[in-house]
Amino acid sequence: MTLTQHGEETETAAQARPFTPPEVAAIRRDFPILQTLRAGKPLVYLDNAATSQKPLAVIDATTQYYESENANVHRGIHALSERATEVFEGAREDVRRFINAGRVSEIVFTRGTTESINLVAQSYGRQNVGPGDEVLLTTMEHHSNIVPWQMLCNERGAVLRVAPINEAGEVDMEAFRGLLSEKTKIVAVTHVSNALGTVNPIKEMVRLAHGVGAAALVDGAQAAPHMPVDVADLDCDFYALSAHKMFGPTGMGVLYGKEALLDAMPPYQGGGDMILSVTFEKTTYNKLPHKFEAGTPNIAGAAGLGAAVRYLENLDRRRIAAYERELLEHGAETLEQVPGLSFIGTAAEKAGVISFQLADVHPHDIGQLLNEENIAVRAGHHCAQPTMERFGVAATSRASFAFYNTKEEFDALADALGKVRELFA
Ligand code: 7TS
Repeated sequence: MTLTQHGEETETAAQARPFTPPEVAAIRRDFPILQTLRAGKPLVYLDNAATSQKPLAVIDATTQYYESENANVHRGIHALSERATEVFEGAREDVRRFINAGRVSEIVFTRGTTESINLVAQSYGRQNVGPGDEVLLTTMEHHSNIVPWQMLCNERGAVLRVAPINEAGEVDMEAFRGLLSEKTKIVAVTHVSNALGTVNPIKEMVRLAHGVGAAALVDGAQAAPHMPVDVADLDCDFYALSAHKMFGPTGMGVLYGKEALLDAMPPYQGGGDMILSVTFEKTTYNKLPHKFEAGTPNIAGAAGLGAAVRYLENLDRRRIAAYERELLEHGAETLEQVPGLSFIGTAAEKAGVISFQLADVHPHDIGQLLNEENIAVRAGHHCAQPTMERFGVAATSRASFAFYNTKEEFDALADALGKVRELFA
């Protein structure tokens, strides 16, 4: 673990070597979709914040599960069920190690970040937030980290508070501090913004939340693919992530929670696997983490997530962060040369995302024209409408990258944007 919560480097991270071009070329060969052409043009995939591509290791782990390991988990005594359970629980240990959690009982499998946050809002939130209490967010949250809290506050008569962000897209920390009080029960903040790329000073924000006795949830959907994550160091109470954004399968996610908190929380959903015994009079619940995993889980998803985690560990996340820092610098320098282009989100600490506007060309037109060059970017509000509102825009174009992207792809993007600009001038 070598990046601090603010993306600042400790000595080791500063020394982590970025990938060399031959190394990136080798990495790209792990991703079958990156070898595809459309109308003779190579795929330039710059929509990684929406979902990342999958390496063969992940595809193979999923296939292998269905081909030779498929059975339900935690139920049968037959060999296949035991094997499926090993795969499923092995992935839990992979995730525990990946985020440096203390125990596997603290790793709850969900459908994704969205479900992880809803679980905390509906379970911890309903239990701990009452009339007049407050939940504190920031302006830059994804709708997944807004709407569940809004639903909770509406139901409980609580108040949603929002820490503003500055022109660069950084949280105004003085305002954040000022909004914390003994009324604050939950602070829910994104680690990395999907719309702006801002890396938040999460460790400090968690510390401040704890200072007023609030629980701290971190939305890690956009951090896990880009940098080492250490929940012990962050000391957060909850950490949410999605497998599909970190090179694993869709429909699979994680909620990390501190054991004492998870233990005291009521179940989120009822059903099979989350119980110890059921009568019509009374049900007793299973131990952690199974108490929060009602029904047959996404076993193939867990197999794929475990493979994704091992793939990332093998690449070395410090080197991923070092290489992506180079990519971000090169991308920003190159795109800046495009006449009429302006950035939305210029935080000092950024990861993975370059959001921009091109004169008054609509982002959807930009996206469509880039698509003709087989360049995939996202155009829209990125499920972060309050962030768009903060910058007075309805939408941006967003190039979001991963460790398999190259400087040449940013050059191709800049060239194509130059042509778009000429077309509309
Ligand atoms: N939180 C953040 C910061 C996100 O970027 C996203 C998805 C989510 C939560 C929700 O994750 P899910 O896997 O549960 O859907 N972000 C995006 C995006 O930027 N473009 O498409 C989805």
